[in-house]
Amino acid sequence: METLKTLINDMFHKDCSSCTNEELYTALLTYTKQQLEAKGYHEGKKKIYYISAEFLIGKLLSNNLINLGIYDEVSDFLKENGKVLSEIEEVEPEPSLGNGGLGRLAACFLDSIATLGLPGEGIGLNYHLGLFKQVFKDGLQQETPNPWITNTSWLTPTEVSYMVPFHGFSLKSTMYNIDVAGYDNKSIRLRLFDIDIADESIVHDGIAFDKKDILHNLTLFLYPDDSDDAGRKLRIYQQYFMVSNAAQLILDEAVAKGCNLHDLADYAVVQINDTHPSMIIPEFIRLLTERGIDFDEASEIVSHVCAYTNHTILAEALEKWPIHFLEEIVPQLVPIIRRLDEKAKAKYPQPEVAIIDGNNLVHMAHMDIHYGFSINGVAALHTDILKNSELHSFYEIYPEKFNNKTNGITFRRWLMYCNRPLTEFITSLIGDGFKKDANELEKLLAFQDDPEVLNRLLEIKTDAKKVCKDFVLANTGMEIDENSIFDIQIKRLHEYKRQQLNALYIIYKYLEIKGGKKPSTPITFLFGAKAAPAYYIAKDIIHLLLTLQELIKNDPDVAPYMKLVMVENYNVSAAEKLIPACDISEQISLASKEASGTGNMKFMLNGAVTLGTMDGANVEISDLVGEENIYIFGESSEQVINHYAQSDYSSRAIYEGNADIRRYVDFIVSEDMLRLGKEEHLRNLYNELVNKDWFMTLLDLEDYIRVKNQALEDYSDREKWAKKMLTNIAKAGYFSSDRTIEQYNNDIWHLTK
Ligand code: 26Q
Repeated sequence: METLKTLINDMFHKDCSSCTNEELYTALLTYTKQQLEAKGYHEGKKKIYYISAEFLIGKLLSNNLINLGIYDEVSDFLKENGKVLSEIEEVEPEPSLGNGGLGRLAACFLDSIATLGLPGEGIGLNYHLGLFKQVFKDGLQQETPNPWITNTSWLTPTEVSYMVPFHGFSLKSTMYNIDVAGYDNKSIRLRLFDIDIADESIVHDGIAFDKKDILHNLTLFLYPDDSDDAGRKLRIYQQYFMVSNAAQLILDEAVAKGCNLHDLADYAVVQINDTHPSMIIPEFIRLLTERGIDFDEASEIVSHVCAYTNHTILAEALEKWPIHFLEEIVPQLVPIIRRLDEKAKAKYPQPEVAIIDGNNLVHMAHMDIHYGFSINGVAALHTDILKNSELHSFYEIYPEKFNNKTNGITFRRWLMYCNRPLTEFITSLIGDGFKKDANELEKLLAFQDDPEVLNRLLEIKTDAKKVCKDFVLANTGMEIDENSIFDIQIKRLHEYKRQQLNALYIIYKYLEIKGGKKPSTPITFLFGAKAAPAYYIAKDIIHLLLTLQELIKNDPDVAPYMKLVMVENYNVSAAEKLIPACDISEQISLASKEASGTGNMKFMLNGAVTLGTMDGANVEISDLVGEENIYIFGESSEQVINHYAQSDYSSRAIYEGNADIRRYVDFIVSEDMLRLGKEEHLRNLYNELVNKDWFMTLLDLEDYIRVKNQALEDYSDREKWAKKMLTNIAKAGYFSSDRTIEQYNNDIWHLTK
């Protein structure tokens, strides 16, 4: 720690003990950046470029210290000087460069690519304000800007700069690097491109700004509101800016290593993270043809470089751009896309595989599948649905391109950092081999009948609940009880994820307690979720939760037995506090709709038991832990897909045919609720549930109540529950992102370490 000591002295001309936490954060940041650079990066002839519009990296200080292997040393040094690392960490602003799962997955992948020693980098955009900060006011979500770039930050500017041509003007870029440490290995670079003239002062009234002022707004926000055409066009500007920079960088790096461009696939593999970076395909072709390669060969080269990952089957998230938008913004790509479309149509005339459809919409995913060499889903069930229904016609044409890569999470952040007591306990039982080989967690199964081990697991959980309790108090001002059951649903607010189903259970429970039936153990229902600014039903659901929170809090008959807490501004840092404290992990999406989920894996790893549908990676979790150790309810994906095909689902029929369900749904617009909440929002949601319910909430409500009641009852047998916890932890090894990345490398990237 001598170098850190000297650094602090050089920077502030005083001892560590006299520094403020802000000063120490700056010093630690500088110190860590130096250590990361000194580690160097994995080099090799061929490199993976993981291109993504989102990298939800979260705070980096502690994670980097852990991966560098100096967390304890630094923490002890600070302690000797009367300082607390976790308090210094509070100073670090959280970069929110992602919406949710897809962005967090990209961040976990950076960790694993570096840890496995693969040559690679991430490429994305340097959003100045990231995803909005969520504030609750009068029971509603408000959005405010979320700046994270301070004078000293993880960003390091570079000399790399390109010109990106748009219709009528060009924009100059600057590339920034963020180094991320691999665990006990070298670092990886995240390359974030920015314009030099982005202007935060054009933001007003929350997160409003002139969407047409591209010169000043291009990199201001992650995914600006795309509810109108100006927002949608800004997305195209952002996406093209990202991929044009990426393509120029990749070609430059390859040429610098001796590539003659004909052999680009020997130097670069590009993983396209959902369709947001898909314009890289025509952009590569444009740049290659500019450099003298003919069109057909250029498209052939690209077809050996690009691979596409699909993260969703929700129709509204599959990007389709009107060709006239592209003509208006990036006209240079349009003849290329038309030619790619004609080539594809000449071979495969079926309308459902067209790149440009009859309405002149460009289907980005279709371009990826025709001109990429691999397409993967993110969980076994999801990939099966892609093959058998969603993308079936493509699967018939290109069966060899389809493959599954079940998602994973980095255990460094989601166990070793966020749950140190559990990590230490596991280490004391089975050694620390699991930190590099996650499958070793299975050794824990040897302790499933050891009462001491099971007791200690329960103790660790209660301690984590205490930590979470302090977080909740600071975040919401609400007191929760660490001896209650922590039932947690944290994820983006979306109808298909069915937070409203959970809310209906809470209404059921509330009425049951009002009726005199008290639960044996009190329950705390915790939620965290942001809704897209223009997604009105999602915001109505937040309003329902906040109104229920008030109702329950103020009802002396009920408050001692249950609480509902909606955490404000749910983000990675909040997840790190909530996940270790969870008993019951809510994974209740409508079967077939959640591609994978990754929160489900984080909870499992931290000893929570899943309550979920047979959807996404829940299916694989269930296979691994066995039915004793998971709570499954609801209709299967097959049944759900059938309902859509037959159009035979009617929420009104369920509502009218089932008096209990009717009672819970009616409660949303009861006098009790209208007194506390806003009629417009509650009624809107009520109408939606009764008349439409596109994501079939009422379909599974009865079964959900039954199975959730069983889980809550089982919780009382503490030893039996602890065994379920242990099994979940022991079987979580499969969900390490190290395994996922090994599979990407073995099947798609083929890089040498
Ligand atoms: C597309 C067009 C227009 C506007 C927005 C979008 C858009 C933005 C973000 C579409 C999708 C996203 C993000 C999707 C996402 O996070 N998907 C999640 O990916 C995880 C990692 O694979 C999975 O675990 C989740 O199941 C999946 O929902």
